[in-house]
Amino acid sequence: MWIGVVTIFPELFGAFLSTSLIGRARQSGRLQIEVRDLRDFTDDPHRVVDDEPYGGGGGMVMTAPPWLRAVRELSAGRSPRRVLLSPQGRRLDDAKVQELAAEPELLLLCGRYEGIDERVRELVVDEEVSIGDYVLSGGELPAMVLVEAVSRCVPGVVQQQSSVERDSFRSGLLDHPHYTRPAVVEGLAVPPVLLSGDHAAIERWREREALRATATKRPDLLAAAPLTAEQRAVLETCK
Ligand code: 4FV
Repeated sequence: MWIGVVTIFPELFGAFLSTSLIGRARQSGRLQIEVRDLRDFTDDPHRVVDDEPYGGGGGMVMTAPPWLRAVRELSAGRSPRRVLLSPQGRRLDDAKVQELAAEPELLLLCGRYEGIDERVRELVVDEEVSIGDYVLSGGELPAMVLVEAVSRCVPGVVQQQSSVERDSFRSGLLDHPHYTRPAVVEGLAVPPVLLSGDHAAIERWREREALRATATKRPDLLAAAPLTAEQRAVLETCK
């Protein structure tokens, strides 16, 4: 998978791109991530990328020409899905992550200031994605969130692919509780079933606890979750 990123702060991506899962995926060649500085696409001697808003009002707006040049030059010989990270976008969720992970190429546009000139959206943006209903200072962190989430769907990036399939939300449910050594923590013991070696019983316990966690922490998910009749029966006993 190829992912291009356009930003005025490429240095923000340094450690993120060379650490852990993403770092290994790039070394293995499963992921090519190209971060480019928007200022490299200005022909302004001072590499200016923002200007005052037409109609007045506070703040600055990112001017269109550098974005148009950047997106078109980075799309040469490619046809990436061009995604602008912005609060106006469709909310990023597991379904959107899987949809974007199915694309061979993504180009992520990271805005700053009050936003980007609207003509950029009209001319070179396929879709907008938001990571949540709050305003950040830039699209860089949302881009990193999207890259991390999508990368986990790329075959071979996560060693335990099964763990990705079992991830929260993939099943429509939250994850079950996890325990590890020591067996007792300040008087709190591990649920005995997890020490029983009875894998069928352990699987039943984990499904029940995933249903309980979802019912208590995210009841909104239950409505959309593809639950079996048996799971619905178990759910009744959890309430
Ligand atoms: C954002 C979000 C976000 C808005 C103005 C960058 C900022 C500034 N992006 N999900 N929430 N972007 O707040 O994606 O240009």
